[in-house]
Amino acid sequence: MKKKIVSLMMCAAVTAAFMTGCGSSPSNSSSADGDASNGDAADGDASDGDAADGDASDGDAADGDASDGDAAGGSGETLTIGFAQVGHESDWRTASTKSCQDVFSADNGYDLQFVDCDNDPAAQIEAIRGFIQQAVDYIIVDPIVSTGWDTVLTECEDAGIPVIVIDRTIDDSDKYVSWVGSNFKTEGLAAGEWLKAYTDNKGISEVNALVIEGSTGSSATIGRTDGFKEIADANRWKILDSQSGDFTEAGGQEVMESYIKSYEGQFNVVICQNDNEAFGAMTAMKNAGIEYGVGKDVILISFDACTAGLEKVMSGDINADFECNPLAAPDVEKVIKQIQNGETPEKEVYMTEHWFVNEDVLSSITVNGEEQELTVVTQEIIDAQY
Ligand code: GYE
Repeated sequence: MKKKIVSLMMCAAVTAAFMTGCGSSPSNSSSADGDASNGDAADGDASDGDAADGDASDGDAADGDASDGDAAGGSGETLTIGFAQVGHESDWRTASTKSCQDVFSADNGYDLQFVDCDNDPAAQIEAIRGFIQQAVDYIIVDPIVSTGWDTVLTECEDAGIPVIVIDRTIDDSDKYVSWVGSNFKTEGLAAGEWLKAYTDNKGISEVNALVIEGSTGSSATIGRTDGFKEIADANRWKILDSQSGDFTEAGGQEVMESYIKSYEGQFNVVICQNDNEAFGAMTAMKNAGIEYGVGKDVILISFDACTAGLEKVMSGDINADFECNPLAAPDVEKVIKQIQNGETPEKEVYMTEHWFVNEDVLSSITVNGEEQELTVVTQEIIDAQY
């Protein structure tokens, strides 16, 4: 309880800092300061028993208040929303797209212009320019890469179109009204802290790790890589290699196959920066006769914790999965409604997340100096997950 209060107070302080202009973009660098929002992303909320009930985000997903087909609050106006999505590379992405399509539906009073940018940063900038030409009311963007944004965001500003950033961060411009997403560095730190506590618990004295990174240049990759590396360095673990699998299953398999050729017999931990890469890595290890998962030779760690990922945690193939919540759209809708009502939305909105494990051997870990609960996966949790 106390922890929660402190975290809320710190959050208010961070918000105040943004309002007085002390903060700029919600870059991962802020997380290195142990900022309050880190803790918030995965704070004690799990202890409230809301592990997978989706309450952080389901509240408005398809809720009543926009379902009258009038997103603009009584004027009967339909709001046109342009959404420049990253692509379709993963289960997480599918859930993110669905969340936006569910919330910004015609029934809810929206005309959603959806562009799948297929992981191409130039195509994403072009999609946004297309939205400006169409004179949409709002633009939502999940930035494929974290830099190169100021020019096009200035164009949006000049056109008077508010931009809402979701998921990945923009690190070289603050010309957007709000960002809704996760603290990726905290996720990486949590994975490292869990591995430290777990190997201590199991009496494993050496860590020789292979990292399969996500897409290069994305803030999700940068944050998860930096966070894990910080704990690895502090414990003098060996990171044998760290290469991109582009957040895809095929990419994860390909990188793991090449790792097996180079490092067979030398590694005891594999960290995949999303579930789909972990599935690919599992195929590669299975084909090579390498045993992974709970009680096996190789500890397998993943991020995202979508339904299929959690199934693999429950079956013991993945030891621990660090959640990244893709259901941002309800919070984005709140931001839009605030703007419609002439209010100023918060610059940063953090999603609620949980750290999922297979074994009931550790109840919590300390991340950024804050105790955070570990959740053992059950069928009920899987059934409620996206
Ligand atoms: O982890 C991965 C997806 O940006 C957080 O992108 C997101 C990442 C997610 O493709 O599965």
